[in-house]
Amino acid sequence: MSESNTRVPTAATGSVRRSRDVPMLVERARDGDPRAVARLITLVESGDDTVPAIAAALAPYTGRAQVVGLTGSPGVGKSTTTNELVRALRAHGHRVGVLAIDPSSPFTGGAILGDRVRMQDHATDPGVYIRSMSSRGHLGGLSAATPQAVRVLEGAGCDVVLVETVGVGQAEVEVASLADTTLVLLAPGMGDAIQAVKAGILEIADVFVVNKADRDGADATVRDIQGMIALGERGPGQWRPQVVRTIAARGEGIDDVAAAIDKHRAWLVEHDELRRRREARAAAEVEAIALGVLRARIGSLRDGTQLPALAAEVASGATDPYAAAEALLAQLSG
Ligand SMILES: Nc1nc2c(ncn2[C@@H]2O[C@H](COP(=O)(O)OP(=O)(O)OP(=O)(O)O)[C@@H](O)[C@H]2O)c(=O)[nH]1
Ligand SMILES: [Mg+2]
Repeated sequence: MSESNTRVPTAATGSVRRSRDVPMLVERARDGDPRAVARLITLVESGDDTVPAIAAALAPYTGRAQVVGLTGSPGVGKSTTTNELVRALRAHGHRVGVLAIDPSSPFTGGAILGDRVRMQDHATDPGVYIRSMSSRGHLGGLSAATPQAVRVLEGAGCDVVLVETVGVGQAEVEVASLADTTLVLLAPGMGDAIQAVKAGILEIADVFVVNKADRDGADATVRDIQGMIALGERGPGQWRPQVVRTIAARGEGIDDVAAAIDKHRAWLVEHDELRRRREARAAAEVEAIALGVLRARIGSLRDGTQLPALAAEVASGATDPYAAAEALLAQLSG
C-alpha cells in the first residue's frame, strides 16, 4: 500500500463524518475522536433532528467544564489571547475546547473566518478542539447552538471551554449568560472604556483584560477601568472585577489572566454562585427551546384552520387579537 493510500479516509472515518448514529458518535467523542466531536457540533449547529437525542446522551457529562467567555471589539486581540490561554491551560495539563463564534454578515449570512489561522499553533494537539461556528444572524452574535456545542466539548472531556465572540453590546451580555467567567478585552485608545460603561459591560465583566499594553495609553485605560470599578456599587462578598494587562501578541500577561480566571472560579464556588449562574443559564436554555417548540406549533397551525379563521375575525373586528391569541393557545394545549 502506498503512503498516500494510508491517508485515504477509512470506511469508519467516512461513516463518522456523515453519521447520525448518536450513541456511536457520543461514544467516539467520549474516546476523544475529533471527527466525532466535529460531527456532533455540526449536527447541533444545523439544528438536526438528532439534537434532542444528542442532548440526552450528553446530559450526564454536563457541568464538568469551566466555560470562559472572551468578548470585546473587533480586532482587540480575542483570538490571540485565546490562543495564548490555550497554551497556558495545556501547560497545566487541561483539555481545552475553543468555540469561536464568527460574526456573520447580515446580508449574506456567510461566516467571516480567520480565527483558525491564529490558532494554527494547536492544530495538531489532540488535547485541544477548536471550532468556528457561524452566528447565523442570531441576535447578539452568539449562535443559538452554542450551549449544545459546549455540551459536546464537555462530553469529549474538556476541562475548560473558551468561547470567543465579537461583542457589540447585546452579544457581550449573551456571552456572559453562557459563561461561568467572562473576560472583556479592551485596548488602549479605542474609546473602549467609555463604550464599556454605555453598553453595560461593567456589570458582566468578571475580568477586564487591557490588551495591546505595548501601545500608548494602556495606563490611562487601566486607570479608567479601575476608576469605574471603584464607583460601582458592590455589597460585601461580591466579586470585584479584576484588571489584567496583556501583550497577547507576545504572550505577556497571559499567566495573570489564567490566575484571574482561577481566582474567579474559586470565588464562584465559595459563594455558590457557580450553581446559581448555571441554573440561570439552564432556565434561559429551556425557555428558548420551549418557545421554539411553541413557535413551530403555531406555525403548523397556520396551515390548519384555527389561525386563518381567527385572523379573519380579528381583521373584521368580530373579535380582538388578545382573545384570538388566547383561543390559539387553548388549541395548542388542547
Ligand atoms: N500591538 C499589539 N497587537 C496585538 C496584540 N494582540 C493582538 N494583536 C494584533 O491585533 C490584531 C487582531 O488580533 P486578533 O486576536 O485577531 O483580534 P480579535 O479580537 O480576535 O479580532 P476579531 O475576531 O476579528 O474581532 C492582530 O494583528 C494581532 O496580531 C498586542 O498585545 N499588541
Ligand atoms: Mg478573533
